[in-house]
Amino acid sequence: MKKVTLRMQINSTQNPFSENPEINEHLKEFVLQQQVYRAAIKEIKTKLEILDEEFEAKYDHNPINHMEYRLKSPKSIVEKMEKRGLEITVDSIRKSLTDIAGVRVICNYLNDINRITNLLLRQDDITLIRKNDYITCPKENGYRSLHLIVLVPIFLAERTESIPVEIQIRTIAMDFWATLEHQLKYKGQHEISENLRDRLKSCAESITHLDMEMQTIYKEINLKACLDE
Ligand code: 0O2
Repeated sequence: MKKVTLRMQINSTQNPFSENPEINEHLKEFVLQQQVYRAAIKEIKTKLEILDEEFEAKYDHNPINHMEYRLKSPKSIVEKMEKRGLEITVDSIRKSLTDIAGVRVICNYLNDINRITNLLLRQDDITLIRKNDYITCPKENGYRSLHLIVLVPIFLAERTESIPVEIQIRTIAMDFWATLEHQLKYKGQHEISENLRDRLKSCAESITHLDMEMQTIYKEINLKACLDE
């Protein structure tokens, strides 16, 4: 997920998205309707900030290290729709894609991931529609992260819309691996060799141990601080 500013997305309405004029018209119309997705990102971001601040006030600990967010670019939308063999119309994009609005939450420690997930999903206006736990079951290449697709209501002047948001929740260490792996995958013109795949997977395993050890150290330091008080 690239860090794309919302302003860049708005400005892209002036540029052609596709070689096909018909697709281009649909995409232009879709971009004009993207306001609800921007609003959904804001809602989720604010909810998470509030939870993080409350946790800090109560327990002197911030579960969230930082957040990133992005709207899927028209180019990525076209690629995904074409890959799935779907027609590219505003309706079909809105019905088929659940990752147009994306929020990435980078947590400090492993336990923070479940903490933040449970607190968010407990909220009455949030509906979970999919959960992919690549932490309990990492992907074959070693990728680890918790993915949620949630629906959040957006209250507009004349109607309320339920908008899907993809939330990826991971530790700093998982994010480090995923970011570099993503860059490496797209850097080379050729398929990554088996040897490199194995080495990347081994890095992912080292990172898993690192996360567990950091969590243990954090717990031990906290326990000692409690006993010293
Ligand atoms: P972008 O630009 O990163 O958003 P979906 O089509 O999304 O409904 P999918 O592809 O099975 O179904 O979803 P999944 O597996 O939950 O993955 C969605 C996103 O997770 C990807 O978005 C990546 O951001 C991230 N991701 C998944 N697998 C990997 C991986 O092996 N390595 C890295 N670095 N990231 C991964 P997109 O669609 O690729 O684009």
